[in-house]
Amino acid sequence: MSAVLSPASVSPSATVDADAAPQGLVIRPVAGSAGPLGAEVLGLDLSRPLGREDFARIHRAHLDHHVLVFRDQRITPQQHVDFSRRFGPLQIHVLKNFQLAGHPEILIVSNIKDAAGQPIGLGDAGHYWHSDLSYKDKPSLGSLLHAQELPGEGGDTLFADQHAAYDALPEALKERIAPLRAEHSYLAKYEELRARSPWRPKLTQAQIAEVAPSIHPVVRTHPETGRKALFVSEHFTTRIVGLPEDESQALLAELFAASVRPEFTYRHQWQPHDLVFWDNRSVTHLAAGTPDSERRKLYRTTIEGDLPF
Ligand SMILES: O=C(O)CCC(=O)C(=O)O
Ligand SMILES: [Fe+2]
Repeated sequence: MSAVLSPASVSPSATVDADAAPQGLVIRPVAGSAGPLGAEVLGLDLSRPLGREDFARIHRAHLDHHVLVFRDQRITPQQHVDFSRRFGPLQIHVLKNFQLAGHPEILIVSNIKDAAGQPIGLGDAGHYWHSDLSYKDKPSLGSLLHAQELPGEGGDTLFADQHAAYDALPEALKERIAPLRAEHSYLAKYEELRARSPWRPKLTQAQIAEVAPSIHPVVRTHPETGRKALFVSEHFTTRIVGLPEDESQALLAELFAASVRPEFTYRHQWQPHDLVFWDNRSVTHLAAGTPDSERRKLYRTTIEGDLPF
């Protein structure tokens, strides 16, 4: 498995079927989003071969809209993994007990418990605003979440445009944060989440070592578009390097508030078989929550990105 997952063995376009004819897909902005955030992809079947031309359009739309909603995808976990791998090597989540059997690249996000009362997936994923795996040296490029079972009510996912959030900051604040770096830690909220969700496992020393904190710029430059984005979040960002604790907390609180202004967010209401692909370099996201009485299950892949700069 490790050979398949190592970056050197994966070329983003390795599995593109160059000869496949264009499928006639349509890309249009989602309803209910101000600005460029969010586009629907219609008329595309990801269980069929995807040609270079369609792949290039999808790639471009992902950079322009940051969140793509592929409607009605009847794909297998393997097809989900294969499509995700076209964008880069996949990252394996530290909580191995929520991997889909036979597919370590897929994390089960679910509030469902099995017959023995054990959770089948990470039930409280996305409880706080975050960018996936921002605590890694190489945070995620993007994640793809595929709906398997949806609740009758609740279960929305919110996305916030971090380019728009950065652009709207007062100039003085932009100048102040330009040179700053911040620490991101998987452990920041872990015990708090464990207190609320006791099924969360106690991490082993090996798991703790796997999620050692990372330091990243507070403002990152998107490696493909060159655009600046705020790169801090309430879930994982713990402190601004080099600032006294009180100043660091005050500045982070100000940036967290600026990063999730409603006018920069898109609320995704899931439809059956949606596959949603967001850019973790451009957006933060939040699970709005599902009532305990409702069942919800999605499969997630996570693509490795670059060292932020
Ligand atoms: O369940 C959701 O709506 C999002 C959960 C989340 O943060 C993720 O899957 O990365
Ligand atoms: Fe997430």
